[in-house]
Amino acid sequence: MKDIELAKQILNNDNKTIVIVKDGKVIFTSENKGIKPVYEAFNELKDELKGSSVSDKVVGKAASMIYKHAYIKELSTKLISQNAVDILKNTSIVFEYQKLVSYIKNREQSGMCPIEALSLDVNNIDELLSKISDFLGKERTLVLIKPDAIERKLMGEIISVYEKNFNITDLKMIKPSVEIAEKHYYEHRDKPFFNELISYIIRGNVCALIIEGKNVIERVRKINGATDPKNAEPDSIRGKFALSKQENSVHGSDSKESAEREIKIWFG
Ligand code: RTP
Ligand code: MG
Repeated sequence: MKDIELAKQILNNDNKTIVIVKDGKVIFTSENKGIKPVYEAFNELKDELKGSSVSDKVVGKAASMIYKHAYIKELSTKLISQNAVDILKNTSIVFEYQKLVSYIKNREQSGMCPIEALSLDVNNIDELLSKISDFLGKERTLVLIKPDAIERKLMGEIISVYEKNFNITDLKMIKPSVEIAEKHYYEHRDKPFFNELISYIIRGNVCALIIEGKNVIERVRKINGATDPKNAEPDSIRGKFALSKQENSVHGSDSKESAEREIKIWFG
């Protein structure tokens, strides 16, 4: 039996998420759904993995294997087409994978792996590369429309400012728990205004949005305006609508790391 067939058979019969076979011998299996432990195990098995065949239920793992161990001979994954697998196998995209590895490693936490989505409907390497480049050039940010704005029925007007300038990719209305509010504003836990800030954020509904675009983090913060409306540009959202330094109508993430952390908090 070919290595790849044996790997597929074991993957199907046992409760595994990844099986690697070389010269008729099983050299690695995992039941773990997360990418990180597998990725770390592969670092230790580097030499052994060369020339092996892999059957995989999670293409995020496949992507990390290809990134780190481009000499894996055959690859079969359960979630994407053979065409996409063939594209993923091409080592010329290793460089792009390096940039994507943090997303792949965080797959479990963030609940998504861009490789999965990007590789599903491509027909060749060039298309995949251009999609990956678009993805890497894009940023995501988390916006909150805070209770003071919702209470004054300004939600629609504020959303339309973002909608005109960016792509809104997700949106939800939520009355935050203390836990969510404290997680979100964790960096301010030692500030004198922390307790007041939490009471304000949980006092009513908040509208959470994920917004995408080039340099969206910086651009959203500019459109939001300075924290204190006294210092905000008059045509910024805070300049127009904020009531005070605390009740300042909107929030926008301040970095890529904050954006990913906050998106996880509000959208799971
Ligand atoms: P945000 O995080 O909400 O986008 O606002 P920001 O970056 O402009 O300001 P930041 O310093 O992160 O403060 C977070 C939120 O805490 C409230 N705040 N109150 N009473 C005060 O002195 C004070 N300072 C900040 C505001 O609601 C601010 O947006
Ligand atoms: Mg902030």
